[in-house]
Amino acid sequence: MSALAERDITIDSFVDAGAGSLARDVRSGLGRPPGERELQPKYLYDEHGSELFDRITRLPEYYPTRCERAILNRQAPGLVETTGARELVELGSGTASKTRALLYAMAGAGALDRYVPFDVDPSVVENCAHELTDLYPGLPVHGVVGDFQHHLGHVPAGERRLIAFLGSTIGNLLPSERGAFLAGVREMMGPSDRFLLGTDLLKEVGVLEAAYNDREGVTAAFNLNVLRVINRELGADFDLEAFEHVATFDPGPSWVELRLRARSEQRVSIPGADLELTLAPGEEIRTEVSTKFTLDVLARELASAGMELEAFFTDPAGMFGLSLAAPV
Ligand code: AVJ
Repeated sequence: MSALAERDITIDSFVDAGAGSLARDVRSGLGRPPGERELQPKYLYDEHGSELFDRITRLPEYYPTRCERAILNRQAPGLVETTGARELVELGSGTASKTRALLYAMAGAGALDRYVPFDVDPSVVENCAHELTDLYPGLPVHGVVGDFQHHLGHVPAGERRLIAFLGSTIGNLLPSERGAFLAGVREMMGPSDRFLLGTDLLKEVGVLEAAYNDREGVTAAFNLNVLRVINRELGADFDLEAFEHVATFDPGPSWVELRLRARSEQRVSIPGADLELTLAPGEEIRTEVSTKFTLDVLARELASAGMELEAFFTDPAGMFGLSLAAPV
């Protein structure tokens, strides 16, 4: 029997490939009046964008990934013990590099019954499934290809699950979307499940803004890449050189906002979205928000969704937070 035949991998897909939703989202986001134009952050992550994000996580200025990994490495064994988790559901699994600590602790405790990677990118889910079954032969993997804002209902039923949403990806959502997402998580939880949420924390503006304005310009390239995606997928003619990367902290909504600013007047045609766009010099397109949380806000938002904060872990400097929540 080949090694492959021994793998216990199931993958369910709920997102249709193709540019249909991109075209719709670009049309509705860029078709707005000046000052309100935006693109959704999920479109930053094509193959090149994911590579650039990977480089971001290793930049000296970008502390979140390192801090979260340090917390996980330290807390994983205790988390597995106190939650009694037997299954790991990872929402937005990405390359699953930080979850390794959780899986390792679960396997070490003889408590790893199943791994459920959930991501919008099918190749990510497939790679995760193969890497993890290489590491843990015989581990059942049930991957779900879906959008965590729409398809949480398709996560396979289970018990004693640790449902992890790491990397502060929740910070990309607008407040109303955040409420809906947390309610969706709560809805999929049974009494024995726990929710593990990674969030970047509010801190000095200088540190926050430096993390999104790195000296090497990797974040700028990452931000500009969304225009390359639209050029490729929708036949648009954005001139990447004509846009400047902007990232500033806004204390009102407590988020760092990524924008692309036109250096001069731009006339762009986006045939795939049936859109002709004129941008005035200095006009900006919002491409991402990255919310920075406090313990109070987290406890309140989890409570509104019907969850109770059971534990809150940070790194020694208090840069990043890991919340453990139970359904009430
Ligand atoms: C993956 C959404 C958590 O907001 O810090 C990093 C994305 N954007 N640098 C973040 C990102 C620019 C990142 N998240």
